[in-house]
Amino acid sequence: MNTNISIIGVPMDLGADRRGVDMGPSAIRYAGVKRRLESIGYQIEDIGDLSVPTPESYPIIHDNLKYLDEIAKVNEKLAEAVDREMGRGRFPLVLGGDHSIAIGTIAGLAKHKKNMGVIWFDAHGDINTGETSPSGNIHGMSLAVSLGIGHPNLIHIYGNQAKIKPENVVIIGARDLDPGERKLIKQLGIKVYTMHEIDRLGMPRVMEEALEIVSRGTDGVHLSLDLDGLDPHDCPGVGTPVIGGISYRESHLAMEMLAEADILTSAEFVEVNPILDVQNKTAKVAVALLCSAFGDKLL
Ligand code: 6HN
Ligand code: MN
Ligand code: MN
Ligand code: MN
Repeated sequence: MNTNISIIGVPMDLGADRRGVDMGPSAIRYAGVKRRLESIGYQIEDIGDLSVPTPESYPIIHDNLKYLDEIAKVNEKLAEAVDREMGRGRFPLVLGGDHSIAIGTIAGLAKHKKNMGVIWFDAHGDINTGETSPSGNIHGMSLAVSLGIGHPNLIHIYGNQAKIKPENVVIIGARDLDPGERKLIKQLGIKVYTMHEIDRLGMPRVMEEALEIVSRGTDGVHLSLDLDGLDPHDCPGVGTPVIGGISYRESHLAMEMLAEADILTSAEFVEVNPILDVQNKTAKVAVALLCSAFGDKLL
């Protein structure tokens, strides 16, 4: 594992309906991300937060793609930052912010990784388009955009069209997929481990299979972890909670297996919403999972 990590904060809340997720990077820092990673041997450089416009200052122009232009601009800047940190030989660790920031993270990574594996840990598929989305919120579209499907202003961010391939993507923890998302997932043949598979096969088997898929013939693996993938009991501070999620223990096991495989080249932790949280619990879980993903073990 690359021991030089660059933290990039993205206080983005334009892609989600519930305000407060813009405070996510701050809450994760407060939960001790830098100190904890340093204590297990990493060298951390926190490059600070990108600037994100306030929703009150901009009108919603497209109801089916809310804050399209503003989100595109921030993601362009994020892609640049990720590209730069990768170019410096560092591991980009992006803190959100709503999940629309995956568009910029992945676009930046794609400059360095032409055949990247992606683990999308989430209650949702985030594979809507402006046409299929029930909300018009772009955080529910970021996986589709990264696959080259969606509004031209989004898919052309920092390079042309598809940044990743469907056969290199696995979704883990899904339990709330919209009709259009189900259709697209089937059409593209994306491997999804819903809660049904996690219950049935158990997390060890799910992770063994998932790790095999994302590492087969790929040149790196990105972890896009939406805290709402976990059960709301463990992570109440998220904007779109769905009951019946991945447990705290199961998620730790998943991160530990990922660390053992030693394939991770970048990560983002998103959707932490301190306003909805209970004593910063969700940010603390984010930091704990992060440490597991970076190889922290008790013995
Ligand atoms: N997230 N599928 C719903 C939508 O509005 O498209 C929810 C999306 C949630 C997105 O949690 O990152
Ligand atoms: Mn804001
Ligand atoms: Mn998500
Ligand atoms: Mn989600």
